[in-house]
Amino acid sequence: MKNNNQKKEVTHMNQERIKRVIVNMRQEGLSQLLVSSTASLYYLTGLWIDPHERMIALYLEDTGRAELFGNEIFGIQSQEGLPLYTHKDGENPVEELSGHVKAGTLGIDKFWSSKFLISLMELRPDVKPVHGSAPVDRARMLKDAQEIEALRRSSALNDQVVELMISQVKEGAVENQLAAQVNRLYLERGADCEGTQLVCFGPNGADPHHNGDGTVLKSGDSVIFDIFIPFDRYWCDMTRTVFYKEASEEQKKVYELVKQANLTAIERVRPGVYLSELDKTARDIITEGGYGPYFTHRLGHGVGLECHEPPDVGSASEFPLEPGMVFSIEPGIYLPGKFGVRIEDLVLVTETGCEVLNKASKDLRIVE
Ligand SMILES: [Mn+2]
Repeated sequence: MKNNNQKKEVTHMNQERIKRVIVNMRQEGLSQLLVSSTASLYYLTGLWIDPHERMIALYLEDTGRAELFGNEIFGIQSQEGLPLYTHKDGENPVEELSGHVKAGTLGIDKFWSSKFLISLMELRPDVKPVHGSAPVDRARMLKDAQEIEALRRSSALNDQVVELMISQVKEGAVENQLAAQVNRLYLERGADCEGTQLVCFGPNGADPHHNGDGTVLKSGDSVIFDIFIPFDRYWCDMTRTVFYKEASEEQKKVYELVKQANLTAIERVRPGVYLSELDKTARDIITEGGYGPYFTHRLGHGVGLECHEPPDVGSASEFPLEPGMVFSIEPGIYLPGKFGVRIEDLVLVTETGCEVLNKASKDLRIVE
């Protein structure tokens, strides 16, 4: 994936978000935290840094003290209220940082490399590292006004692209050529990068993650477009399924069942309902329709600065919806050797229910 890191962005500490993270830290019993994920660091500081194998870490104390540690090659400009400590290639990247953390429990987010973590543990045996993703993840789950605007805009652009793509379902269409076209349409609209786009014809659609290949469209194929990309860092992610020239009785039945599961789960969305209930609502409909074993994945996932982020919308997700959450509702039925159907929308939880960010039609469509 080609990422546009040259984009000029305002970088500053977002004090509102920091405050929310600190509240969450206290609830988790954490007085200090290391944040290293690219998206989480951006969320808090406005700095987008892909460190690859090098080290970056934001140290945050529940007093509000924040310090940033990173390789000088990142070219980070220092910010007000955020002292910067750099290291060079060839130096131990953890050494400076290890002198700043306090003894005792230290929360560390989930993807900080074990080479840094183990080095820190060797340098500071008095520090007890624990899983520390929750305070930032829980803040990021509840989108603020600026993020909601970005997500609405991103999904509105996705609605345009999916309609243009459905108009390309015609004689001679090839999966990977359509996938390339999705990327072109995204870039024309200002997408941050290109991505892997899922375009699946007929039996290929029975694999939920089939990646467009040289398959040529045939009459009677189901056509799945599961397309996603970030615009100004915020992702869209939508799936529509249409049929080419004709649809069998089974295809129509399966389509209507998936659509019913999608619509009924969306109707259930409001604050206080458990995420697991949404999954169950959709799954019960598909099971009652006789296709339970063919709905093989969770109902959905959170979306924001990452295409897949908390919350998980699945059977084990025992926590309640809150206004500001944005996630996908994407039931599907996958019949090996035959076809697949998936219908996916992003929804925003509001005070009274939800706003569906995708507006593209979900009517059964048989296109020529
Ligand atoms: Mn999705």
